[in-house]
Amino acid sequence: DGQEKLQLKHGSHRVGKRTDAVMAKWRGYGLGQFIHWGLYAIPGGEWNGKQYNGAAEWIRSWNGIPKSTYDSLIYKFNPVNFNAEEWAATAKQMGAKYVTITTKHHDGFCLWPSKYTNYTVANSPWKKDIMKPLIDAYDKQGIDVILYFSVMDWNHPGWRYDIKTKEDSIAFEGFKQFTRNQLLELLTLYPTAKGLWFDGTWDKSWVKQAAFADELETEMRKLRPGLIIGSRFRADENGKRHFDSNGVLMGDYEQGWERKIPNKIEDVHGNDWDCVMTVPENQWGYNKAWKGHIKTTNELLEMTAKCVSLGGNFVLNFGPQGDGAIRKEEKQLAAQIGDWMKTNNEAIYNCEYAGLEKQDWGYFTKKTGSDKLYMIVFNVPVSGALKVKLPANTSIGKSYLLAQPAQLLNTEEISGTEYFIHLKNTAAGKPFVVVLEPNAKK
Ligand code: JFZ
Repeated sequence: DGQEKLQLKHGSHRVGKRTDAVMAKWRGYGLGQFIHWGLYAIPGGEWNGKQYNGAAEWIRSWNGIPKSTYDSLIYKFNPVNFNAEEWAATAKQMGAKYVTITTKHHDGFCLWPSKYTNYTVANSPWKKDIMKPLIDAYDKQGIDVILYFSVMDWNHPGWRYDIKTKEDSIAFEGFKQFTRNQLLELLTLYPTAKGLWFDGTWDKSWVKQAAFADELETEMRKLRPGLIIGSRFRADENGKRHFDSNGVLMGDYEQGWERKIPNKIEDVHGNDWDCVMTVPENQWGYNKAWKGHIKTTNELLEMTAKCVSLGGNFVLNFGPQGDGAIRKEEKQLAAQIGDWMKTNNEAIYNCEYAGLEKQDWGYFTKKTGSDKLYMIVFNVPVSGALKVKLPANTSIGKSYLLAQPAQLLNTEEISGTEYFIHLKNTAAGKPFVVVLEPNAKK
């Protein structure tokens, strides 16, 4: 492109998408589940009868709370209603193909019995590992597990937001070793996990660790070939995050799509990506009060379709309660999404960007490795006619509803490349899928 490239020591190590089978499988997931669970689920957004206005999992950062009081929530961690099989069954029912689970969020509490800190499940009344039964249960359901890990750790004495003094520097060196130990420990204890989802990597202290983080990433990849790591782990030597100083993505997929979705294919720059989404506006951990707009099943299905139509995965967050149970609202969403997925998952799994002009009725997806097209319809025009614009060398072979494959729909040529597909019934109460099998034009 005529732009001179900087020589970077700790920039991206690859241009373009990964081409291996592990990543191809990730690309085909379509729908995933996120789990935010930790000590913050116990207060659930409320402290001494007062509501915290931020995200429930951030409540420790609230000025109204003594940090040591928050940290002693460890003595209340006893999730008697925790049932790993039930969590995995809920994800399976929804149609999720992968799950990202918080092994450790910003508060530093570990859901696994780490050797490197006392602040873990092992020292709670529960005593037992949470990650092992969860990973086993999801593995059994055929749902791939990704480990969420916050580098920022509010509990560890060596963590610093910035390094200003000699003491800070010494403390943070210890913290870096601790981080490395924990990551290698996780990868060794849970060898079936497919990847790491990093968070809490924005502070000045960590952004300055380009060489350390780069070496650690290499070490983890060597330990676990095929490991999937997102773009939110490390910065390059100029402190650039996600994309290096040459604008090249660092890591295997873009992690910047947090509660937002790209609008057009140009926005994703040819990279793999996933979008992580909360059900309320911005609550990841369990919040009793669940205030404001709560997304509906139809909205979440539309987000799923939109993500897949632009080559990404959609990952819906669940925040289980302090006692380990999944709240009924989330269970209901999972069941309703799953109902839709049962009939229509062919348009979501192993699908990609179709390369067609977006139309007002909804989203196109294309089956990877085939030319079968899917039209995921959310807005039925009053005319009942869905417009499709195909490349000049193709025409519509046949089209039918995914739910009724034996009944072909009438199609009409408008111009050389534009067609109408005529629906027989315009009274859809739910999104639906039209399959479109194109023909090569002679
Ligand atoms: C982080 C966490 O702070 C939050 O608690 C939750 O775990 C979420 C998934 O990740 O929050 C972020 C991280 C990145 C952005 C915004 C919020 N971002 O890149 O815009």
